[in-house]
Amino acid sequence: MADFAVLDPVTERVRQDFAALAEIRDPDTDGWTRTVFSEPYRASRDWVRRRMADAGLTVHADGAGNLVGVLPGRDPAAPALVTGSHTDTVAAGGRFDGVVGVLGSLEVVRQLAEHDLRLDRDLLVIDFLGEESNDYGLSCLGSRSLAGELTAEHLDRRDLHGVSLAERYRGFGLDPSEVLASAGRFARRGLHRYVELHIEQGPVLEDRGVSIGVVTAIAAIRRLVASFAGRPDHAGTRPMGDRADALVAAAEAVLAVRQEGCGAPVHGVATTSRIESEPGSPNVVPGLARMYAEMRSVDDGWLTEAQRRLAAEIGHRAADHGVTVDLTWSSDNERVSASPDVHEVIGRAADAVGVSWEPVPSGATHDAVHLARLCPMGMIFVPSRGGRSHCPDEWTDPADIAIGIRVHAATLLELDRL
Ligand code: HGY
Ligand code: MN
Ligand code: MN
Ligand code: MN
Repeated sequence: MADFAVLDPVTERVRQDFAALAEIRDPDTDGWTRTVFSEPYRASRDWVRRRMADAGLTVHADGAGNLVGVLPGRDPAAPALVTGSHTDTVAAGGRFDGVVGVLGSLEVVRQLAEHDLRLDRDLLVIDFLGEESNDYGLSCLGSRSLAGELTAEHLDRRDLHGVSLAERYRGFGLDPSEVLASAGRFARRGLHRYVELHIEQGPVLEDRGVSIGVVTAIAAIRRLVASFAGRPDHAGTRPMGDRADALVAAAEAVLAVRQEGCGAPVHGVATTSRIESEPGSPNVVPGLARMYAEMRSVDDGWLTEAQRRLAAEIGHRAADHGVTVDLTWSSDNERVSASPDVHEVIGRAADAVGVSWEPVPSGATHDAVHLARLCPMGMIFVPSRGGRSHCPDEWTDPADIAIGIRVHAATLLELDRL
């Protein structure tokens, strides 16, 4: 590892890229909003596509809506190296989540050319479609498709306005049948290793004063929709002791979700993101309510047990209020481990660059979860200021991004020889 060139990013050029992409967002919301299928997202991908070409990549959009930039290697028949991330955001999100992996990889490509370093293998730099979770409860649309995990059932899902996911693809110029067909084509290409550069989105690296996180595993995500049915009544006349208030049962379920997360002995979290009630009139005791939550952990055992405990607790509390509850669980992704050989190369690359690094689990999900089904994968984390992400305050210092790019370059050069 010690003999390869350690490339030094041109931070001003990288900074300009981040500034240019950050200009493309929904002007009417706080922070950065480029949600999948939106007009700002469409515009941002045109920009990314041009920057990929400027960097010397041969660019095409695959059937699943991913932007794929190819840097030909000396041996086109060899299984390819794959990297990339995403440039869509959550609503009112930040400007580094995903973007670091796409723009950082473009800087690596430019550096390889400027140092006359030719890889043996083709390098695919991919801006995956729609990594963030969306109205269909599905994250990682593009990478999920390539892994063959996006199904016809998913395409039939409808959002709150009754619009199917298939129609959203069509509105974005994509043919849903092509989306489903993209899996086989990509896998047949022959894939060697996948590595993704990403912000940590948590506080660990900053708290420990460490420059690089080498991801050990990516947490499983279980999602819950709890539907409560009580009895609507006149709010002014129904005695407090004789109500079946669906919203009170849902509110107690919110506290039960938090209690589970706070009780996790290992990395485990639980979050309620939304609660609704009907009819929502001030003078009617809510007869119906719904609560949306998720639980995550890299420890499948804890997650399964926590799910079971939570279901029982929500049921008991609802029954205490004379309310019935229906729980619908779904899995956004299973826990996935990084491959030991990629993990080891990233650690040695950080050593060669001369920066500190530590193994860290990822509570956030990433496209790497789905690429892991296609080839061995690893992830490189750079610190998030204050551990904040998915908000306008999301920030990673340019100097930290430059370190991440150097480790990313060193890792790719070494994986190319693996
Ligand atoms: O939800 C996540 O963890 C990711 O940021 N989409
Ligand atoms: Mn991300
Ligand atoms: Mn995200
Ligand atoms: Mn992610």
